[in-house]
Amino acid sequence: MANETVLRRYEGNPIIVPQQIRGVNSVFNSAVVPFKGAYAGVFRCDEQDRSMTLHPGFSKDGIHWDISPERINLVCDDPEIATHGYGYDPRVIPLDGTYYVCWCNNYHGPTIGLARTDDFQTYYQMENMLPPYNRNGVLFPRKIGGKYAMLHRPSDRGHTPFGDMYYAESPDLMHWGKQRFVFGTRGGWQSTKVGPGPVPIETPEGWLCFYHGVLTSCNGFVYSFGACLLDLEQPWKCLYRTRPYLLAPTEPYERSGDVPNVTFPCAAIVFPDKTVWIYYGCADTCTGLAIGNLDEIIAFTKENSF
Ligand code: BMA
Repeated sequence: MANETVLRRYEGNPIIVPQQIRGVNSVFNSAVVPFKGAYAGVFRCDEQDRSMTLHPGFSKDGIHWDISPERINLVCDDPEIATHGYGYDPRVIPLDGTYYVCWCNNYHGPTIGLARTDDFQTYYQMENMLPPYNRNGVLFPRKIGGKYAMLHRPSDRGHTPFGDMYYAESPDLMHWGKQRFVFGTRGGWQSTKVGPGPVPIETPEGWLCFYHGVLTSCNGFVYSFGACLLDLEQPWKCLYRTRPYLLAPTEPYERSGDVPNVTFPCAAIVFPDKTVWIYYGCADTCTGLAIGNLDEIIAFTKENSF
């Protein structure tokens, strides 16, 4: 099976555009989950002053969204971490009967922020998960070996011409250690940097993770995404990883925008019939939806691994 048949783009793409949210420049790289028989999410909205902020949103069908023009309400009683400088590239993780949000937070540079919410209205900010500099972090949706676990990608203060994926564990979501290398760059679409995307999906074949990969062309970075399967109990061990991408910027709304040639996944939903929806940012401007089947994605990942 070829990658263009494993994932198809939703015919109404892009599903979310900035024109539908008052005062917003762009809406992309956003995280959604099923919530109370419908859907809720945290959306990266860059404002018209080009600050990067997180906004809450709700939807009945996961496609038509009502996104607040106001940024999320972060509650934090520790002024040392309640900096709220900027927020981008969120992930929402259902875990322990609540929802955690990880995002790229400003704490003397980009790092991974963490908050908890039960209603997607009020968000309780917790300790940052890592020191600067890091732009991509996502929690696993359950403890592994009795510990919370995450994937992350250390970076620099700028546009980061490198990037490998790491694993870390914590007993309490505050103290992180057991830093393990998961994998680094390889050829082609993933030759400049690789990093975690949506919340890992537990399958009998391993943790299915969609991850972003970047290549450097004479015209700048190109962001595509592929899939990997990580060992269920030792997720720093990669079992399979796609040599070809699953999806790359080929459509006008993916090729053209504030940052051209970006397809960047931050959320995936698996339905009971094994349909998979992947939400991805398009050219740092709008949001697209890609649709596949869990068994076919796993088979493709195994058959097209390095
Ligand atoms: C990364 C992040 C992403 C963005 C990408 C392409 O460093 O800022 O949010 O989609 O660059 O611009």
